[in-house]
Parts: sequence; C-alpha cells; structure tokens
Amino acid sequence: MTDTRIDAQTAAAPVYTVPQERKIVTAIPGPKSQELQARRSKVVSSGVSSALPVYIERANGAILVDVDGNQFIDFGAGIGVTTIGHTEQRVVAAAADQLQDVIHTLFTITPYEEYVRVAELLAEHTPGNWEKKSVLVNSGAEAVENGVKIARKHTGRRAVAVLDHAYHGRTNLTMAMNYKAMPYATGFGPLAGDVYHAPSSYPYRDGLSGADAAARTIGYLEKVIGASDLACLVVEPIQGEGGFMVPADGFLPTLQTWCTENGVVMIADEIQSGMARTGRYYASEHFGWEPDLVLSAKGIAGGLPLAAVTGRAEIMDASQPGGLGGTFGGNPVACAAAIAVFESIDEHDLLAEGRRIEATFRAGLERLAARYDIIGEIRGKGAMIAIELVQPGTGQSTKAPNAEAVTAIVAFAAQHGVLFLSAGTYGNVLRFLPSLAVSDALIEDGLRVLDDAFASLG
Ligand code: PLZ
Repeated sequence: MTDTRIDAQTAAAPVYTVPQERKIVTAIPGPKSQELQARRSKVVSSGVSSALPVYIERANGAILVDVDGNQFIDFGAGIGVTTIGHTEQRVVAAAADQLQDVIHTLFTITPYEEYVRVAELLAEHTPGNWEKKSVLVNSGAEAVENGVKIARKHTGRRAVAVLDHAYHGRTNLTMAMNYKAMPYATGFGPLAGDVYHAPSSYPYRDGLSGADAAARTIGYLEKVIGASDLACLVVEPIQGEGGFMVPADGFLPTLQTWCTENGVVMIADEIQSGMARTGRYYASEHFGWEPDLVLSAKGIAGGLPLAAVTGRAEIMDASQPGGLGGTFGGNPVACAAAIAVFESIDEHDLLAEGRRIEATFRAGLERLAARYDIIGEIRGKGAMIAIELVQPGTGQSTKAPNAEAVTAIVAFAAQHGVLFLSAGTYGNVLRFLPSLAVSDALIEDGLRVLDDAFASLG
C-alpha cells in the first residue's frame, strides 16, 4: 500500500491521515501517558515542564493523537509552529526527499542550494522593498541573539532596548530581554547587561493612543539610555507570551521613524507572529511597519527547527566573515521543509485561511463575551487570537486579572479533548494559535467546549 502521507503531496485539497475530530476514550492523562510520565520524571530534568502531559504518538492537520488513542483539537500548534498543519503533506515529502540526498554538510564548509533558496524567499516575503540578506540559525532565541549581534556591529553601539511584556527566549542574552523574571530568569543570573525595558503599547490596560504610547516609549529611550548608545530596539509586533497585545495604531511606525532618525536598528521579533500566522506573511504589515531586521522561526519550517534573521543588506553585511553561523544553522532538511512551507502558503492561499479563522473565532468569542462578563477583551489577528479574563462582576471596569479562570478553563478543555494555551504577564490570557488547517467545524466544536468551560466556573 502506498503511503498517503507522501503520495498526496500533489493533491489540490489537503488529505488528512487522521480524522479531523476530537475523541476522548480514557481519563486524561490516560494510563499509557501516566506510565510515560513516571519514566520521564526519573530521567528528564524537572526544569522542563509540560502543560498537558499526554504523550503524542501522531499528529495531522489540526489534531493530536495520544498514546492512549485520545484525539485533541490542537489550538496551540506547538506554540505557533505547525502553522500550516501537523505533518503537512508537502513538508513531509520535501523533508523525506532531502533526507535521501543530503542531511548535513555545514553551510560554512560546503554550501547547498536550499539555504540560498530560503534566503531568497525570506527576502521576497518580509516587509520592505529593499535589498535584503539573511542568516539562518536553529531557534528563535538564536535569531534574537544574532539580530542583536548584527545591530551592535553595524552601529558600534552597546545598548539593547525591549518593551514591557516581551518574551524573546531562554538563552543567556534573551532571558535578560524578557519581561517576566519567573520562570525565565529567576536564579539563572547574572543577566546580560545593557538591556533596557521600555514601556509598550497595551491599549486595554494603558488606554493610550499609538502616538501617546510611542511618545512615552521614546521618552524612556532618550532619557534612560540616550539614542547615541542604543544599538537596537527589539519589538514583537503582536506580543506572544505577554498576552497577544495588539499595539495601538501608529505606535510601531512612529518608533521606526524615531529609530531611523537616530541610527537605531529596529528589529521585529516575528518569531510567534510571522509566517502567515496573522493573515499576512508578517504581522508588521498590519501596522504599516517596515522593520530594519525581521526575525522568523517557529512556523517557518512546518515543525522542523529553523530560524532566520533577515533585513537590510547593509546591516546584515556588518559582520566580518565567520562572525555568524553555527553547526546546524540552516540544516538542509529544515531548509527543504521551509521551501515547502512557503510554497504551500502561496499555493493554498493560506493567508486567506488566517482571515477565515479570525472571523469564525471572533464571532464565537463575541457571543461568549455577551454572556460571560469575565471576558474583558478579545484581541489578535488571523490565527493569533486571545481573550483576557478579569474578575467576575467587574466586567470591563476594574480589569483585575483572573488567572484562576484561565487555569480552570484550560484544565476543563483538556479533559474534553481541546488543547488551549494560556499566556499573559498576569497569566489571565487564553490564547488560540490553531494551525491554518483547522476547519470552521473544529473551531465551532472547540468554542462549544469553551462555552461549557465558562459555564462550569459557576
Ligand atoms: N521570541 C516572540 O514567542 C518562543 C516559548 C515557548 P525559541 N515562544 C515560545 C517556551 O515556553 O519555551 C519565542 C517567541 C518570541 C522568541 C522566542 C524564542 O524562540 O525557538 O523558543 O528559542
């Protein structure tokens, strides 16, 4: 029998190898997952946690299948990684082919075409109509690290600025760039120096217009750092772990103008928001922002590890030869998968799928918000949507964070075969990051479970 996972790559419509439906057949976690959890606790560091300890055996489209045969609707996509769907046919086929040809040579020793092709595709699809170059690395945090290195080399300056509520990674530099100390930095210091946390735009809580929020941020940068010492300002166009904050209109382009006027490199961390996640290739486009450098990771290679720094050629060329790279950066199999991701987005018009998903989610969430006043705000773009929960009876007024409700809803949904993720500086945001393969029927099914979860809060 032929393997449909590979042969189906040329089919016009996606072919799913797992029925796209939820199904719960055991207690959650089931007995096999519990056995694995016991084995894991002996050999895997307890510093590595798992939000839902069901062990996944198979994943396809928008569905996760665990070792006990339970099927979950996946509204997390591995935190925004399997954006075009789990085990997407074209990605699987491209990676399988590449495995037969070349698995590794190391681009800095003997190069290969796939790396060059990914850089071409990034130059074409990132915002800004100018000459661009890229470096490929392994992870989001490594992309952030390289973006900062390149900006420092280009400007000859030392300071790095980030925004409140940011998340940029878990490496030594990036843990200093996160807003939350716990769990990312607590006890892991000393932290990297010369990292400054400037005020962000969080319209739901600060009520500021884009112009006023930008003026506040710029005031901080000028007073606390001084433009002449600032190498770069690193910003997530829609903040991810922080809680899907959509900045007020004008905030990002105003900051970019100030950066340009002051010789500061402005870097878009599009690691969570990029690669067709929000109904555009890059979320920056929603705000009319054309960043100097753009960081891609997560969704870029359909689940294989790959990340990139892409940007203005004159900035990207600041490094001396040999200053950028790494053993696995731009691995041929990951690059082949990334090429397939770009092709799949274009061929199946997945940007439109992001807009469809937003419309379905928003309509459903608005219905829920009319009935449950603890939904303080619905926000986000495309397949990057969230609700922020506040204390009961207070509605939109006091906005006291309600993390307990998020925890309870996530737990309830998991028991019913739906994987939701939490987020937010205050832990009170429920975020939806489905793959673009999720059907309206699955979204509606997930929303029904969400409704039951709200009702169960009493
Ligand atoms: N920048 C905007 O979202 C990764 C973290 C999951 P890496 N976010 C998910 C977890 O708990 O580790 C992320 C991000 C933004 C950078 C990163 C870091 O990307 O690939 O995890 O290093």
